[in-house]
Amino acid sequence: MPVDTSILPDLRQDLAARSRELFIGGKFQPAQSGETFAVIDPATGEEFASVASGGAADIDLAVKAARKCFDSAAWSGKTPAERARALTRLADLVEANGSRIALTETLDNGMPMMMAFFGGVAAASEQLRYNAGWATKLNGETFTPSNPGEWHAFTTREPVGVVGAIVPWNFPFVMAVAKIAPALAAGCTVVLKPAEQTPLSAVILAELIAEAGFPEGAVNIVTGYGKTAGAALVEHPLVDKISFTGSTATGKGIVHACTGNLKRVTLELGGKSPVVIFDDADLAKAIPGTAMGIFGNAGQVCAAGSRLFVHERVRDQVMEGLAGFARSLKLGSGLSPDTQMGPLVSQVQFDRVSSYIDSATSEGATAVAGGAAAAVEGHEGGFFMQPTVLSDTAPGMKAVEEEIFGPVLCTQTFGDDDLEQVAAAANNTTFGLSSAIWTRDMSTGLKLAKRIRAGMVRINGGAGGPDPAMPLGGFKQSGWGRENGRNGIEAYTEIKSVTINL
Ligand code: TXE
Repeated sequence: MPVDTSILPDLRQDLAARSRELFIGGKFQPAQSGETFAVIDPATGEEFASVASGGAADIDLAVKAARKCFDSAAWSGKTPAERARALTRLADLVEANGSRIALTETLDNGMPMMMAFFGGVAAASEQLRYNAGWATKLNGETFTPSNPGEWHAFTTREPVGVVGAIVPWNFPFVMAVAKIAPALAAGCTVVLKPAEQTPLSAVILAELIAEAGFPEGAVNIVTGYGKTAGAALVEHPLVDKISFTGSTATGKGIVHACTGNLKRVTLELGGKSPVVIFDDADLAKAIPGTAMGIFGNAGQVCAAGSRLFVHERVRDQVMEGLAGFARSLKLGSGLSPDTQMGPLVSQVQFDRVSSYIDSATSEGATAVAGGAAAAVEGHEGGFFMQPTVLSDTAPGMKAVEEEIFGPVLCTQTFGDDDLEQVAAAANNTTFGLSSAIWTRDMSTGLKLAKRIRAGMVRINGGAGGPDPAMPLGGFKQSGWGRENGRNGIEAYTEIKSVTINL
């Protein structure tokens, strides 16, 4: 067991003892207003910690610290190899503090602690090591200009500058690291705003950044609300780029707010990802793969496979299998080692998911599994929702059109239609983030993969975490740009063309 739970009593005591502070210019400090806000354990509904409530004044200080660090070249002027070493040091510290980070994430978000460890700590460390490797490989190209005469022409890649990183609450630690790591590798400086529901693992990240010895102001972390701290960061004229992960609605608002100084913007937004199960699929893999693709982290996953299209010949078997899987999942506190699905992150999210289920059933859908709050003994105040499989859902229903971000699978069937009709049904969404295809016929699989308008396609693979080397992002209203891989780090750079008349 990689998580040492013996530290839990001390961790709880420490979290209760003092409010966490902002990290600005290399120093921890309270919010200028002196305000704090409560952090709620979603498994109990009770407050267990508090953090500084950063506002516009704190964001201003943080952005100026990041600007000063960038403009003085204290970070960007380091050699790529030095930047790589610093990121590797941070990865070592993340690993050394793995239990503390994972348990804090579970208390804060509710996810099972093994998911917090493998999907959070281990994934974050991989992000740091992967991006450390890129620091020394961000090169330009040479060109042969068409101008008459003798020329030498080349491009360089330079850091974009001060990055405002805004992250959500579903995988707080790894998302924060997945923005900071490429930004720092490219030579940028960062102001990070974690989600107000889950600020605590970012504070640990701040401590580790301080310990790893980055220059003052290279990374600043301001906990606070979206509408105050987040909005101030997005509007700040000294920020060069916003990297945002969150809802499509907030993403659209951010695009508008960034027009002031034409900040660069990358957006990783919501999804309503299709899963297509053909009648020749290996159902022993497709059923659990599909189930964990929507019930993993209680469905609070941007790439969750939330719309199932199943061939009518295998429909009954698949629906029975999914319903059985849903009923067998062990719900509970993420701190119990046998928990497979934790609570939703907040009362707000619980109410939101409930309202989608209610609207679907009132429009004619049937819950073949779940469909209501789950009772978990000893956790009566927690935000637990039963894993839910809805049959008889159809386009036009709110639950089919909109991102629910909960453990709710909408299902439809298809017959021996041609591939074009299945592709059209899968593409009948404003989103285009991810997709899954289950078939033994690779020709069918690849033909459909070509037709699906989504940034990611997985054939015959269940739910799995993102690979730091593979581009992640969406078509349509699922976002702008890609994270991870070469595209991900290049999004933190500007290209400069240099042309010399010899
Ligand atoms: O998201 P928001 P919310 C979807 C999911 C979920 C819904 C609502 O469907 O049910 O969004 O969640 C910050 N300026 N996703 O309300 O508002 C906010 O503080 C600047 C999918 O929590 O997008 C937080 O740090 N920042 C998604 C972050 O934005 C602002 C993950 C996300 O919050 C801001 C999360 C503003 N005006 C939710 N308003 C995914 N793609 O994985 C808020 N924020």
